[in-house]
Amino acid sequence: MNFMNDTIAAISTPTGLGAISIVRLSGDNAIEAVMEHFKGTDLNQVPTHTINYGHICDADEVIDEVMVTIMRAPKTYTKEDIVEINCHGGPYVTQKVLSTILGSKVRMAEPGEFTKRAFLNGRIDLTEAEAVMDLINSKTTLQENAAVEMVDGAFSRMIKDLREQMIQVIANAEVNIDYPEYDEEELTRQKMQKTTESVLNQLQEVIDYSEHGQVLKSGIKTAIIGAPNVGKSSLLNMLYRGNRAIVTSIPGTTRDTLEEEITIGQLVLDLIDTAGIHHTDDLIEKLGIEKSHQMITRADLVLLVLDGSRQLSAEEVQLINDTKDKQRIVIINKTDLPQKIDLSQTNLAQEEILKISALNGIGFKELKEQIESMFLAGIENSNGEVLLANARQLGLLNKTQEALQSVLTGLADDVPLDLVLIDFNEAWKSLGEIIGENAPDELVNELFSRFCLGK
Ligand SMILES: Nc1nc2c(ncn2[C@@H]2O[C@H](COP(=O)(O)OP(=O)(O)OP(=O)(O)O)[C@@H](O)[C@H]2O)c(=O)[nH]1
Ligand SMILES: [Mg+2]
Repeated sequence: MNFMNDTIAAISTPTGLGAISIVRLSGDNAIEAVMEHFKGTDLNQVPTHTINYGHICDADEVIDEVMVTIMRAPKTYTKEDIVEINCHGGPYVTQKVLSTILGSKVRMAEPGEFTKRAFLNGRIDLTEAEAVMDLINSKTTLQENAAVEMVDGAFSRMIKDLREQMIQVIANAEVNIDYPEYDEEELTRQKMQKTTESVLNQLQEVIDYSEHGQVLKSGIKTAIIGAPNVGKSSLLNMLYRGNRAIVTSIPGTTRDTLEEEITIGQLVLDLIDTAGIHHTDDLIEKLGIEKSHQMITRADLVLLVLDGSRQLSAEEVQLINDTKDKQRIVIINKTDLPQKIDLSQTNLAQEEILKISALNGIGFKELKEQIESMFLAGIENSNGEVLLANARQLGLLNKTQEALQSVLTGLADDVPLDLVLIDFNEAWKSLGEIIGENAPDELVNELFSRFCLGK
């Protein structure tokens, strides 16, 4: 493959003004190519992993005063020679340094190409590469921790460990098939069953908390629902910690849904304020209310707001009933006012109800804790690690599970060992695909193209 030979370069820091920005090169010609435009120490002679002062010049023109890091293969991010030129910030100067370096020996990198090389050169596997991308995109410490554990290879270690257990069974089974005269097949079948069951259990654990965890990655879709004027928009503003939604004493203030992403503690909430639900003939309000109903269906979490200072309406009783199968928190707002609400006509349990005053910010902490206990429970595995498989990995985990289920059925039905082994091998292969064994080119290309430039 010729990609090994060419040298790539890109600006690896975000565009815009900054104290420094970095032009990164990777490949056989990296040092030589920089040297052609560098005035200072002879970079060919300096020891590896050193930083060197000098100037980048285009012919006689000095472009920037720089610090150049030299990292020789193989102990680098890509396992190739890497040079990082620390420039003096400023998009113009950095761009000029890059365009000076680009030429016959160096080409512009594609998005994600540095990480792709790290993968192709065997320094990281696919799960670790994907985790690098998650790490870049993480918004909370929880997401960051999960990504770090993946980058660190906790997930691939688990997969490799499962495959290790399986390969021993495969070896045993193959011996039995080739040398039936030794008659140890029954032993192998037992071992296969035991291993299959144990692998299935461990996979189920990962699948469970990954599915739970998808919400953490994409944000919890949280709909604030209730009758008009109960304080839904005030609650959004309280959680947003600012004046985001219009609040007035006129019922029907919010007519359209309004979305705002917020982080509370470890969680990202995709918060949606909705139009107050009640009976109306106003066409615009009706459309808004229609959307409110859709939000109840689509939300991961419903915050159902009631007004403590007045009696429940028939529509509110209906809403309490309609949302009972959702993940929800029933909130009584306006607890600063004299309380008139009577919940005896509903079958709400007392412990389901949270009392707040959106106007005064009372109950914020309790609400946060309740949401956290709903979504953070069970997110760590038995080793205290947060391992969140992404959609691609989950698909393969499910495929592995199916194959292993057939193994169990085959063993129970006394299907000949060589046939059961086909499913067992299939499972072993799917697990390998998770860490990128025999990954098809299209998959690799597609995956890395989602990275940002310079990574
Ligand atoms: N006393 C008191 N008033 C509140 C509280 N929360 C909201 N209000 C008031 O209740 C009125 C309605 O608040 P909004 O937040 O606009 O209510 P809403 O549910 O968004 O109303 P619509 O958008 O019309 O459906 C405003 O006058 C708020 O100031 C509270 O905790 N205590
Ligand atoms: Mg409103």
